[in-house]
Amino acid sequence: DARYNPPAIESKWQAHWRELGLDRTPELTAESRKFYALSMFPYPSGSLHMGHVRNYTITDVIARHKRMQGYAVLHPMGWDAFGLPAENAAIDRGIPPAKWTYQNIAQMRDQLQRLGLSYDWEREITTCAPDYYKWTQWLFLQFFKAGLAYQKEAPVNWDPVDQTVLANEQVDAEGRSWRSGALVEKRLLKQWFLKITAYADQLLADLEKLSGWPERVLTMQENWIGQSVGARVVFKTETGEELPVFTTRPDTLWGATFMVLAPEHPLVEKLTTPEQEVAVKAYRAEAAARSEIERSAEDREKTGVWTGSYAINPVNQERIPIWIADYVLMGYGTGAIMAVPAHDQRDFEFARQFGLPIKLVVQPPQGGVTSAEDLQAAWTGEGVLINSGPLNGIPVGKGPGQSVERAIAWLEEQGLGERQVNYRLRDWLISRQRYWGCPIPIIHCPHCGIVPVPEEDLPVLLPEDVELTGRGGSPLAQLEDWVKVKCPACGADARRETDTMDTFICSSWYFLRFSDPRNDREIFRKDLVNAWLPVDQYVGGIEHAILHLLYSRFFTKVLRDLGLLNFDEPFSRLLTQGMVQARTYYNPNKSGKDRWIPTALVKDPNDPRDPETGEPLQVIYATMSKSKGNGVDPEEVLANYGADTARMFILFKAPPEKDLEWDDADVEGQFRFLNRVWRQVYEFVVRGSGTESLQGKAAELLQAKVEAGSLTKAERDLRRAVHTAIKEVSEDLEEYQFNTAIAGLMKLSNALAEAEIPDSPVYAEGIRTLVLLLAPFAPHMAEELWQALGGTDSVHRQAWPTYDPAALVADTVTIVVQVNGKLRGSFEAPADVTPQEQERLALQSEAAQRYLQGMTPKRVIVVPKKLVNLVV
Ligand code: ANZ
Repeated sequence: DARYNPPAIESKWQAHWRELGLDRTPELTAESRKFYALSMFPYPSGSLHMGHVRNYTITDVIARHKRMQGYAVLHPMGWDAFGLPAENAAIDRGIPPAKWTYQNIAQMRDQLQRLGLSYDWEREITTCAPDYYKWTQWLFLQFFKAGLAYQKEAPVNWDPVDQTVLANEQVDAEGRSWRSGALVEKRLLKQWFLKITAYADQLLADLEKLSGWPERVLTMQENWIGQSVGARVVFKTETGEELPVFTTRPDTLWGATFMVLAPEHPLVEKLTTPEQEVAVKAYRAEAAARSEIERSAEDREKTGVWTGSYAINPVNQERIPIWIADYVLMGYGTGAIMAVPAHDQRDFEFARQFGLPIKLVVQPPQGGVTSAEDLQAAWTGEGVLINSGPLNGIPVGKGPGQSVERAIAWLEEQGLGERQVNYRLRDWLISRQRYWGCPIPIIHCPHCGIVPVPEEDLPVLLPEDVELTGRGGSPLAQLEDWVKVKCPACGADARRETDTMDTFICSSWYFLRFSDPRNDREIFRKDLVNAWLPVDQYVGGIEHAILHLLYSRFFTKVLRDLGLLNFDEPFSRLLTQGMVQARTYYNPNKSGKDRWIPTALVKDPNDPRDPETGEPLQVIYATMSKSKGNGVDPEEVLANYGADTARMFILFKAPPEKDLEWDDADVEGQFRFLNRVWRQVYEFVVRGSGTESLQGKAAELLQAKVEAGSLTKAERDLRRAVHTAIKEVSEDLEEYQFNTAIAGLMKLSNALAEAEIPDSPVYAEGIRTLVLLLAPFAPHMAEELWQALGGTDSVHRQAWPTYDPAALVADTVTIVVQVNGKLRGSFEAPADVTPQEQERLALQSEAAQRYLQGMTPKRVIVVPKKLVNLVV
């Protein structure tokens, strides 16, 4: 067909490629260079949104380019299929979670296929399928046996009306249940944890190996792990109780003028004197009602109560009062601090609030501060230690020989404390009192206690015939038949664990399983996982910068230590793609969710008005979302323009890490560009033969060898454009600069259009090259055109073109002529012109003749191969 008809060619080639097995992962051999390209797998919500399309297009271009470069490419896709939405749908609409999930998967798989994404579907993974979660359970057992999974009490959200535990997402901003509207309470439950803290040091240290990750993500992980180096110092109360503290500033010990305990600290009752009892009790009750985030907010007014007791500062034997205050948290360090108000801002505010003494122990380098009275705020900067006994005069800092290190050494020498490294990272709470998740393979026996399910009994199947009401406890706990089992150790009546796992566990190892996804005897073959991993390029959203990526790194390290694989880090390179934004309308006079006016309701985009009130609307660009009604449905773009245009637009509009603003005119622009390439190729094909089949002239030209030595100037110019395009597009692809790569394709198309040598083999080389370079970006059109050019195999099995450096050398250069610094003209000079020759040619040039009018310039400035400035 001579007309570009995307729906027809796209479905034709998709079917053909499936038959060919084009995207099947090759077996690795000793000679293979492997490339593992992975997009973060989606939650099967029902349909793709534009963020998905962008993510998968980026990875697909990379995968296709690598295949053409001769790499053995693994490019798989799967489904992160457990989770709350399926359960909510079941409660709301009565569809079983499994059914809902598998329907959504079928729909989304179809969409992915219609986008021309080159996945190896034979490796598809679904985390809610028993052949996958069997191995998730197996992994849990390995963690358990290694002492890395344990149970302890932790608070959950409890809905007192529905009598059930709620996920955090089911509690609204006011702390009410999504269903019953009841005020949610905190309850303590025994729950499962994974000991990620045991790997905190490695997770931090190995960030250094991730040079292919965005700096921003590395920083976020570093902050999340939150390493603090300091000391543990033991204070004693006057009554002889030990009160250890963790401090990052042991060098300020002489400035500690009081202590503060978390209100929950176990010694509070013992330390409270009878006179203070009422006040302490009241304060503890108040603190219990506040969230951790609220308690650690920096701008909050400090509150607290004195216990009535004193401690002894171990370095100078001073008697200092012991307070309780909610800015000290029980979950960090020891739950007790030494307060140094002169040098810690929170302590400073607390001391001012309650009239406690402030003692300067760091002398700031300049500016009139000589005692604590001069301080407007805590001094946390540099200086030298003063009023600090043996440490006086030491410069303040964390480096070697500076105050913190010297203080730690001194404390260790005196036996008063020791170096301690603390992490903000907490162990990972993985228990969910939910139904649609991977069952935890544990049995509780009244005699044997916690008993792991024997490996040969895996998987512990999730019963599918359940009725979900959202009321009355965990759904699995209500299935008596399922819960009741015999203890595998002693045979007594026992009960299954009814918690399921956090779905982040399912996604912490799926990238490993892709290396051997159909293995039913082991989690994966060790040689396969070691050959394919690490993932060479991982692509996904910045919202996973911390949890998913940290958990995946943690799992990789544990599996390495279990001897299941032999690498330290799962993802060599990470690309976090930007958001897809769209024009978004809002009514400034409305508030909350009502503020956003769905684009579909705006009649005239040039004069947007509220459809209810007629008020004029404001326009901004915002990330596409359901709540703002500003989304563009990928289906619509597929129907109107086809997958190739959608892909080209997304890649051209912005570099992959940057946000992208949806723009219909630009989509149209890409469609026009593809149409033009289409015509260019077909005009070349039909010329000569007059038919669409490739006979006669075009075939001859494509066969003809380009003799570089005997080309005309026009041919040399076009050939330079062709090889420059190869060079630039290739380099841009290596750096994932897809937008400039597509600009390179456009330049090549223009050069072909402008070259008036359609009968030259150079022109044929240009046409052929254009189609090859287009293949990763617009795979269907490139295939169609490739076949029109007489290709016998798929374009996607062709070698990526390489450029001839000799073809890049310019014949001539353009030299600019200035007179007194003003641009007056230009001329062409041979590309190897010498400066002397350049000056001579400049003086002879038309511009010089006209503007100098016979005068001899006083000075001539030559910028070789660029410019000549004549000063008169
Ligand atoms: C004395 C001191 C003097 C401190 C000074 C700081 C500056 P990061 O960096 O976050 O690890 N702290 C210790 N445990 C705490 C808890 N459970 N709740 C609230 N604060 C706690 O912070 C460590 C510092 O935070 C510790 O060092 C301690 O205050 C405080 F000029 O000790 B510092």
